[in-house]
Amino acid sequence: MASKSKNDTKSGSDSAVSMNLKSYKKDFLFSALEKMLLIRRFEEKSAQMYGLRKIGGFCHLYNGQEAVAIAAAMAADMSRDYMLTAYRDHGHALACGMDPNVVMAELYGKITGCSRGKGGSMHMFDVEKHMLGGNGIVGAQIPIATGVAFAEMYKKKVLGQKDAGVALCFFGDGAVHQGAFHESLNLAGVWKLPAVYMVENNRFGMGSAVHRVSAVEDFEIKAVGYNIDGMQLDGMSFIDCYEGIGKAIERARKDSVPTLIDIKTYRYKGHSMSDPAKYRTKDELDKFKAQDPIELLKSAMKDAGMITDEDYQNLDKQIKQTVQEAVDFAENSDEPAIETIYEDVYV
Ligand SMILES: Cc1ncc(C[n+]2csc(CCOP(=O)(O)OP(=O)(O)O)c2C)c(N)n1
Repeated sequence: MASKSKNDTKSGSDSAVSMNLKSYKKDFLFSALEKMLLIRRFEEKSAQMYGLRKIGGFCHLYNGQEAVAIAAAMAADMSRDYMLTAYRDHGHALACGMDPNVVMAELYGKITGCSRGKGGSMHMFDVEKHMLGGNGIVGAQIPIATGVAFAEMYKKKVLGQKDAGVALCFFGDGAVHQGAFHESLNLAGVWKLPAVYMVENNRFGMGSAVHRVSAVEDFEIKAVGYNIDGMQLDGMSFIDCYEGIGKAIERARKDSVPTLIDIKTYRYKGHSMSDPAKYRTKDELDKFKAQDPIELLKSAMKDAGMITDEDYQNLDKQIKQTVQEAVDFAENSDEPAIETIYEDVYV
């Protein structure tokens, strides 16, 4: 293990990303595109249904950040690895393979949702898919993921199980300043836990720009303090995320060591549905949209002769249909019965 943070820095999202697809098969990239587009269309529909008051409560969208969750899920082995995240969790739920019908029903507060409609947007969960939850408390998932990583380390080193996994922990730049982050990373460093800690650095914690509340803007440097590896990735590039996160997962699996990754990304929507995002300029938003992760992968695939505009349009049509079916499923599902209100509080 490195005694200081290794900064495997890539371009960062201030410069245009170019992707080398040479070593990738078309089917693999098409699948990545499909999964990212599912999240994008799902989130657009969620916003629309929220506007129509079909969805209530808090709702935080993942538009712009799709490459991160999908690259992680595709680099991982989700039959043995685990994902834990914050409240911006619809994308991670879909990335883990949760059924869009079930995720939409949860947003609608219907009994067919993954938490029987009682969790809502911030509490997607599916133990079979190894999605161990969204969390509404900023940073809460970091110690939980550390516990999961401890359990996996114990299974491997003490019980000798060969199929132990890795904990994939996602959180925002705002969570880095929580004590829970530092306590967890310290223990992960001391105990050498198989965990990948990913800061989805979308530049804002609610309306606060990172530079206004953080002494540093590149968070991989904090790995130094815990004697673990650090890495920076471009969250607008699926390939950069896939390769970097894949490397971190591999060393967690083989050598049981944690990694802290700062992933430069951007959220297109406000913090939540009630945020008009007046704290940033249209120019800034446009600059990031010009590096849209889905558009970038699509155009790189087009340049490589792997996809045509027609293929993409067909894919998009099919995905919109899937999302519409999820809405229909949620619409046609029942609400939980009032007498079950005290059930499922603790499991
Ligand atoms: C412990 C705690 N403090 C404050 C809040 C209120 N809060 C909700 S989201 C948020 C900002 C977090 O930003 P970040 O971690 O960067 O995630 P992002 O929303 O950018 O994905 C805050 C302060 C909370 N939910 N939990």
